[in-house]
Amino acid sequence: MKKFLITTAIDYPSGKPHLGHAYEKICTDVIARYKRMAGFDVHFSTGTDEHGMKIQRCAEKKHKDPQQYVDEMSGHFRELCEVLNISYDDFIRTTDPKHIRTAQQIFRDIYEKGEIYKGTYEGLYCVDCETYYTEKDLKDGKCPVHGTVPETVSEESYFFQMGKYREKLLGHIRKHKEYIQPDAKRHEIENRLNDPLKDLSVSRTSFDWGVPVPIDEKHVQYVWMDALINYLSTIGWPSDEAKEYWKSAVHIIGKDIVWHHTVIWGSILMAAGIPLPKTVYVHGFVNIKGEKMSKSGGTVVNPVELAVKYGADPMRYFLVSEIPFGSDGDFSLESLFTRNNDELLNNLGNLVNRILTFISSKNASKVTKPGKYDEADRAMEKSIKRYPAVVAKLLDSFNLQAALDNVMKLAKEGNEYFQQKEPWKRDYDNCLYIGANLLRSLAIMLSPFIPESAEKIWKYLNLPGSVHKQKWDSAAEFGVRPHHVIGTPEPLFKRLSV
Ligand code: ME8
Repeated sequence: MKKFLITTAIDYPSGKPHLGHAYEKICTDVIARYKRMAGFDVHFSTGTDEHGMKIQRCAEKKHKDPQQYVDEMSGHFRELCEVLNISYDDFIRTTDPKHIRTAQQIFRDIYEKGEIYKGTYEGLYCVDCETYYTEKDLKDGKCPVHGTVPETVSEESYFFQMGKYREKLLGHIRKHKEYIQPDAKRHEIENRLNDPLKDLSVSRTSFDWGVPVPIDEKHVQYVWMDALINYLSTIGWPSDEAKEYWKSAVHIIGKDIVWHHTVIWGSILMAAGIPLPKTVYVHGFVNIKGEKMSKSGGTVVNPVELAVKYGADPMRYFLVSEIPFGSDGDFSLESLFTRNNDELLNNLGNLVNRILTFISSKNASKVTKPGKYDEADRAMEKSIKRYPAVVAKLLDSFNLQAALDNVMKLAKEGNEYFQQKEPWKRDYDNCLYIGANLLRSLAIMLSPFIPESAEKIWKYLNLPGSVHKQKWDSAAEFGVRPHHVIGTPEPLFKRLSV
């Protein structure tokens, strides 16, 4: 079976998860679930980035040992995955021994190739992004991401000769358009690479909460030189299996860490003699009323509480349908409720309910045997056969929003078909047979997006096994046979309001 690796960024557990973390995990989960149904052996990893100065300081503030602190905080991120039905295969923590081994191994390999030298780092550092800055990078003397004044650092450090990879990176980026997606992000990085590229400080001595540098235990590895390597440790690099997964690697990340994932990670991999990931796909930010979420502004939404209160599926549905993947978007409870009520409840829920209750009440829960098709029947059948390939193509190109929109279009066509056929007035055999198969097809195509509801539709249809185990292409088939007895339908969605 062809292997496929997909990863989210690993989150800083310096606070509880926010909606941006939820968004990234949901979008990545949609792709992972789809790829499994498309026949790939998927490894989907997510996790927490637990070392570095920021974490050490947070732990100190709480009077906790850093390990105890990250053990506790990492649990909140795992919980987020559980409540949102994120189907990860590995939750990787950078304090895992398997990760520490790989992180040290890569450092040592690069060192032994002569790519790392000792020097002194003098300059600016933003602890919140765990990133080195030059004066030129700053906005009014402040970190461009956090708006805080960076610290001035001067310490002995090991340096990785990143500077010499500038042209090689540019060459790779230009040749492999799929390496950085969407295109606008690729252009941004290409532009930045027109300036000279500096070597990268890859170790610190002023604190000790990190992976010890294998060749000099006075130093700990720079947190990005540790964190990025999680993508290799999660697959058990350098096993043969890991190399197979790596060929198809896709990193899903937010727009603030594109440089780290394409230039820093790309050059580390080049130095280590490891191929670059196939794609780094960059999503936008979830904002609140057009503004960045902020603790001080009181706009940080707790996604665990939301999912528990309103359900994982409405949240998943909302975030994927509302925000074009690759652009910024806005979250508000009102728009979550509107999408839930208008689209999930009134379109999809209504369709499922109409077809299934009709089969239960008018035909003793048995799917009818179709007769001769009329034009409306033929059109509906054609759509059921056509949509799975359309949606697959959109998912393959990371167009999650349009993919979901198309599935919902099919549901809408289904409602119109039912309305047009008026089965309560006349012969309903074709309508119920096609309707049951339409629901089957929708359940399969919805399964990556709203897994709980898709499984319910599958159960109400009384089909064997789990919808998540179905092959994607089988959504184009008519798998519900005449005389098949359906289960007992229940309402799929609740109306949401304040
Ligand atoms: O950057 N909307 O961790 P992190 C959408 N540990 N996505 C957002 C967001 C928002 N408002 N805010 C953050 C780190 N993100 C590093 C990653 S990977 C080797 C190390 C995204 O907890 C952000 O872009 O700050 C990133 O992809 C992820 O959430 C984790 O952010």
